[in-house]
Amino acid sequence: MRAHVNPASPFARKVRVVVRECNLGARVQEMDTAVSPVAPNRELAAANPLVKIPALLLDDGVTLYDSRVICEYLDSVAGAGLFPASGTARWEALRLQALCDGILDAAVLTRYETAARPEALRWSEWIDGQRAKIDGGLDALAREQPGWGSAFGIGQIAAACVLGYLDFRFPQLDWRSARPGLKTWYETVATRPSLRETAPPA
Ligand SMILES: N[C@@H](CCC(=O)N[C@@H](CS)C(=O)NCC(=O)O)C(=O)O
Repeated sequence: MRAHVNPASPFARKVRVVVRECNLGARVQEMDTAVSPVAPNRELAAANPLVKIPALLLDDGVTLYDSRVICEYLDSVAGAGLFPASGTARWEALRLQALCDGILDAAVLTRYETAARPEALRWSEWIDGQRAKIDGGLDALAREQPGWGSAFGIGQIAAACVLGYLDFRFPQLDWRSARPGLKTWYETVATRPSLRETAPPA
């Protein structure tokens, strides 16, 4: 299998963490793939019509996207149990993943708005709206984190990717001060090899 990823993408990081948590490193080749919403990557477009990473090319020619589908596929291949099979635990894990992906959507869109869009075209109310989603999402994570115990499934993987991305692209956001429990949780999980090996570039 070959995966379109890059070290800066938090959605690709979810997949890269799952590869490692599932011990699938020998079976998934990671291909560093540049993306830009205004300069579509043609090779990637052939694999994913949305021209986004991550995308996973299977050996039989099928391509999977997005990160949610790829992560669950890899978990099913490995039988690692990162996605609960059924019942309340499954819906809770999928909802937590959706919450984290929503925070990431807001953060990645803000990054494009502030780093890629010409200054004269920026819309500060829109940026404020995305910031409110990030803050609300982080508050929800802080409320829920005490219930996670030592679990490290897809929801917690996504949460770690959120916090790592905020540190990487928005260090001024200071998500820790008002959320000490989340801070302590992140300090602990960040020592896992899967997270250390996939940390965004300094
Ligand atoms: N819902 C998607 C989001 C993927 C995504 O937004 N990826 C970004 C990089 S972090 C991307 O490829 N952006 C390129 C673009 O928007 O054209 C997933 O979970 O994989």
